[in-house]
Amino acid sequence: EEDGYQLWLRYRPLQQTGQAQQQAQTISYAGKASPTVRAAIDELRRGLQGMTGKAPAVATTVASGAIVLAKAGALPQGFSADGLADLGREGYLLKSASVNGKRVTVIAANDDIGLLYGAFGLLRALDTGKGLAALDERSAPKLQLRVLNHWDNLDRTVERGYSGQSIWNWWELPDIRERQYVDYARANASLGINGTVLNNVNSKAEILTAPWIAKVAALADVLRPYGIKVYLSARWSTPLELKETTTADPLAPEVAAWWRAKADEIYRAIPDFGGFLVKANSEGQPGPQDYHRTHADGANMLAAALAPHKGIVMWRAFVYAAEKPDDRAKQAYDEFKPLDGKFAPNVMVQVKNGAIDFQPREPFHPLFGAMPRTPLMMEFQITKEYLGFAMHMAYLGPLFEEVLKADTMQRPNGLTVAQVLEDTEHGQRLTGMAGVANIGSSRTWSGSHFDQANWYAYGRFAWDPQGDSRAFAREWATQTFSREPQAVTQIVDMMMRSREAVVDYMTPLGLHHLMDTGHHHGPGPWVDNLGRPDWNPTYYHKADKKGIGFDRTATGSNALAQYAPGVAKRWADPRTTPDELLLWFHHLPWDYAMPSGRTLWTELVARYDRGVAEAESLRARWEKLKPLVDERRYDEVAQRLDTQVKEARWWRDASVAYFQSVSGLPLPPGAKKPG
Ligand code: GCW
Repeated sequence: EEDGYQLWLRYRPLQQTGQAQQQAQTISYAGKASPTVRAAIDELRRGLQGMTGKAPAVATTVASGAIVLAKAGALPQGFSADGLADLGREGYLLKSASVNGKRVTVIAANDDIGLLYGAFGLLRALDTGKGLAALDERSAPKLQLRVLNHWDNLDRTVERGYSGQSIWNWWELPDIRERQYVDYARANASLGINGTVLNNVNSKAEILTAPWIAKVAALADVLRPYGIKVYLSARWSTPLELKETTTADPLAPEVAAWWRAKADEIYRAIPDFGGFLVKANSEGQPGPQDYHRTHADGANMLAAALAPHKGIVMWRAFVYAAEKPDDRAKQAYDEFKPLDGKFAPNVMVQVKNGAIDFQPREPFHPLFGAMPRTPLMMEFQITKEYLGFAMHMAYLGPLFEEVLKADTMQRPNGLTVAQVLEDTEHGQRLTGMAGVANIGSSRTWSGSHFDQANWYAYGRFAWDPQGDSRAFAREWATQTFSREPQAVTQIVDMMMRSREAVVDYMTPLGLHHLMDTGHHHGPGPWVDNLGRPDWNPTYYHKADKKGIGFDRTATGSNALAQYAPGVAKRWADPRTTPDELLLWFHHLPWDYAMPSGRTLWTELVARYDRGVAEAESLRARWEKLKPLVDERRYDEVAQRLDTQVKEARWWRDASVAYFQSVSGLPLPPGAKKPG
């Protein structure tokens, strides 16, 4: 039964099983197989068993029809692996070749982990219809750190998690190592994810105590063969809270000494521990500013403790505080831009996607391209806190792609966000991407079948930030749902339109943060009574009798000045601001004339209507797919699409009614009546 547990690693039978069997009779590896190489061989056997009906035997010699795993230096004689050295430790090459007159398929890499990634690459190629006969692929990750951030608490609740409890069964660790951890590792390795932060950024001091380090070490042991390092979120005030220091001032010698000793203790248990992720001085979390020190003072102190062990610090730039009355969208830039060049080399600044907060649409963060002397990491949110949880279909590939392709205009010839992350100008510096995980212990891992695609797309973009969201959707749908071209086309088309539908029925035309308080599910544009103004939706839309929108130009908060002049100039004028971002940057009268010829009010209502119509169309398209999808998954998705339609209407009706109550305007002719 298709319950979703297998993710995209289902390995269903191919049509031409005979041919594939011929080409995959044996798996050959000459050396002594490390745990990583064993994982590669096991995965190939599992995948080929599924797809061809026969698991190849394992051999140390090369026969015709072999899949040959080979590292540089031990390549089969006569096989030329041009450019292998350029692919680095994690890259791989897949090539069908003739070696001493024998037809073989070679997976070549510089290191064991490259062989594992290559094995997954070969299985993906086969699964998506490429065939082994003319295989010729090379691939290497463009970012060094490809990391998941779990917002998992130590009691197994998950902040903003919609997929059941945390998969980390802390109570039973370190003794019990569940099989699911291995499947987690396989799924991540299939995408090239090579790091995982196990606990919530709103972290607890206990995680750094000995019993918890032992639990973390057990997980590290399971994940290690799959090339995945573990990291922990560190609470700034840990030593103080554990009463082992008298302060948490980063410049106090006792504090630095405590962290050094703590790092030594962790590395004794986990020699390849990745390092710390830190949320400091944000949303009430403690941090170095409590001691009038900077983020750099804090990050560098931790970095010094980790450096002898080659660990790193990922310091989040997601900072804002109620005491700072300025536009929340400006605070990260204001605090971090002056620190450019002040961070130790093993520190990365992790910048959230969106200067507000993972909204269905935000302009790219102004820090990208603005801190050339600091390695910047992208933080995407895979879990859909603001996009209908796991109840709405919203494929995030296009959201990731839109941001990564955005031109920061920080160089005369352009500089996209993806290029900032890849940082090719500096070469040796750290590069990376983080994704807030949508993984839990639900049978589907991600709370719904289609939310698995967001994990998948995140991993693929972390490997290649210049990738293509439609291609990733095709790969995912083919491996997960069906190889039937008609089904794939339909499913991919649904996925590609789904995020824009959510934007339309929740926050069209650049509106943002209108979700109801606390849980962030469902509309709450009327909410204006929270203790903190920066949590009130009314603060973000500023609608009144005359107009709507947040003025971030020079006449308003001037957040625009944080962007490069080319961008700032384009977005300063509503006429040259794309519709999608209009009310993010401008406060405009209700009768403002839109490029469509409609007034702003009429356009706004039309967008809400369009969002609902798209949700309805997602459901109708799914109904047509019924004959092509297995019953269980058909039904589970159908229930969610019904809910999405209902909630899209709720969003539209509530939002339009509320804005009408403020503007006093009648429903435009042709607009859908509530109900
Ligand atoms: O998006 C907001 C969430 C918080 C989260 C915070 C953050 C982990 O509502 O739940 O806390 O961002 O990113 O730190």
